[in-house]
Amino acid sequence: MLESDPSRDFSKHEDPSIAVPCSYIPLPDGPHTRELASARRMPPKRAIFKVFSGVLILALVFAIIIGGRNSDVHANGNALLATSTSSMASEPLRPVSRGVSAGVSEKANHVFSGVEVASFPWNNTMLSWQRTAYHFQPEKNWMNDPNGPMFYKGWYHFFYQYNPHGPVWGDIVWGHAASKDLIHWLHLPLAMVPDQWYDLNGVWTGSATLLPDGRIIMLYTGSTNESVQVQNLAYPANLSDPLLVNWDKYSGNPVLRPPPGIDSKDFRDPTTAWYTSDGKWNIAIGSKVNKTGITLIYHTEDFKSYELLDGLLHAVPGTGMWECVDFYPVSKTSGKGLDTSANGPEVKHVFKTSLDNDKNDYYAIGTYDEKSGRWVPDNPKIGIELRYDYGIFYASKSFYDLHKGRRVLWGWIHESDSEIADVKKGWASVQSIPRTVLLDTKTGTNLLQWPVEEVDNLRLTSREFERVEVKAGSVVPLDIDAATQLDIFAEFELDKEALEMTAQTNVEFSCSTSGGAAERGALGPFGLLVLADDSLSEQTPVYFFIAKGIDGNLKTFFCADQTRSSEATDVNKQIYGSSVPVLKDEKLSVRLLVDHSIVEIFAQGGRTCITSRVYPTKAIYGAARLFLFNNATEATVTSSLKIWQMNSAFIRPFQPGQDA
Ligand code: DQQ
Repeated sequence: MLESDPSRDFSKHEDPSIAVPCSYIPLPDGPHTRELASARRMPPKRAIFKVFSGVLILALVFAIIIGGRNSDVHANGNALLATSTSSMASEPLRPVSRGVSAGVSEKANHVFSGVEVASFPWNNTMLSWQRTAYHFQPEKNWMNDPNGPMFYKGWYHFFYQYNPHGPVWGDIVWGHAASKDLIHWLHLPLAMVPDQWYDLNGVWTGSATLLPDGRIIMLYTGSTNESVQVQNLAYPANLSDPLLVNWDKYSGNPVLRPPPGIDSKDFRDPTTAWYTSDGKWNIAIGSKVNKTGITLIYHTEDFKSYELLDGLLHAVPGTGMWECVDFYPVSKTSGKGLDTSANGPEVKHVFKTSLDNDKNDYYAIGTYDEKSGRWVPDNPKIGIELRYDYGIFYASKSFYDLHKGRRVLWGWIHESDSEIADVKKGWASVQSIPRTVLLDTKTGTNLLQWPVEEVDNLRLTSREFERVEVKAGSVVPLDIDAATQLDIFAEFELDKEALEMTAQTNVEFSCSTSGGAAERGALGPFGLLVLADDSLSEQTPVYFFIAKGIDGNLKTFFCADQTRSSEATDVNKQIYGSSVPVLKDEKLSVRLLVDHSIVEIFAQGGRTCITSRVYPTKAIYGAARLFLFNNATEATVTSSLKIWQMNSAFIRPFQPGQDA
């Protein structure tokens, strides 16, 4: 029984997977006109090189076409993943598929699909700069999904999908770290490794449940020796150890196998359990039937034996496999987070799924009747609509932080450079800064996400800029020191006259299909250029864009444009973004956390978020700069900002016996 409207149309939403042309279109003349002009002049040697590379690319395309006729097509249909007969002077990118044959979503970075590109000659200086300073990362190797976050005896625990053997997906174990404040972390020994038939191919994603009697239940997916997905139970070996270093697997594992009608590779990622009125517990597990993403619900008393309940928590045709589903309550009235088992008239329930098809996290808000087991989305016409983040943010997991009475959300931020570069630097992926999640009680239709307050403790010196005027078509440098570890809060006001006088403009605008920050409208784009070099040859614009309908109604978009983020060719250069509600009398505002190769952006108090991975080659270390820009044709913008330099977090291995 499917509970959603099959006529739901995904194409109505911003689709960041739509590639946009990456041709360089300069920002308008401003204080940097001269630098821009000189940056665009091509030295003779470069011109010769360009002609030469043009011929080489033509030859390569020809070789690919000829070679493609004879070569084997890879399982995912991309002939370029098969061995190519072409040869290139520099190392070509040949992405390998990772994960799919093991029965999980693609984990390789397919920066380019359909085009083979030479890898950029990254040097150690550039690659070292990319490592983040205050985001959670293991010391080396590959990391993906957040697992089993919780607060226990004074410590936040964070587990994560980890490959101890290299910087690509595979051999997955549970990494483990603990923290007093969600910012500074101690790396602990691996919590669980594949050592049983039921998880021999990987200890995959799972969730923690804290029982009222103080016990901890950890449920996780095991990929068995035959690559069947099963659910397993584990618990701490010693509950009096606040660091929970040792974990035991239940001798009766697996506790759940794929039920009839469910493919053995489509059954994974159990949620945190919620308490039910009959004194038992429910958990949810993601799956699919044909192309319909579904969520199964299991009922249990002891977490060892389970009953599959009738009906599905949610299902949406055409969305494919649902990974890492999450289901939790949010308050309609208070600014506090809620325990996963909370319910009542003042409560809404959020359902989130990670779509294997497009690697994005989607959520919907609805009402959950625990007795009937039915969750009904507020807008029943839309099965799953909103994105947590319009950039990179996947396989997220929330937990109730009983220490501070808040719901905290973690998300996996993968790389968007090439796997060759990841191998060179020896690591891949970071975790988002943990975010508090609340219902936006002003709109009632979306969540608000905001960096946990503890991140503010990393703030060092600050600079304030009051009412800086940025005229239409100009760029204004912001005089701060290094611009690679920053916390920025900025507000923007658009010239009222231009706002009123402007006739209909850009009604068809969409971030991902637009020309990015170079596309000019009467009322935008305007915002910040982060990780830019002095000449603006590298820059990542983060901006608002206002469209005006014939009825005079305004629609505000918030976008991030990676088109010119790097001179390297082998990195992702999409334009991210969506529309965002702006209520009457609200100012346009944005907070950015810049931390080397990651920029996390929260607009309108966290109504919309964009996380971007950026890999500049020149705008690094002391050469990274910050600018205001306004590329509108008519409106002047006034901006006030506060910018903090950010300290680095202590993220280090725990030495037994050391004072934590
Ligand atoms: N990652 C895990 C799976 C999950 C996927 C494997 C999502 O359990 O479905 O590493 O990224």
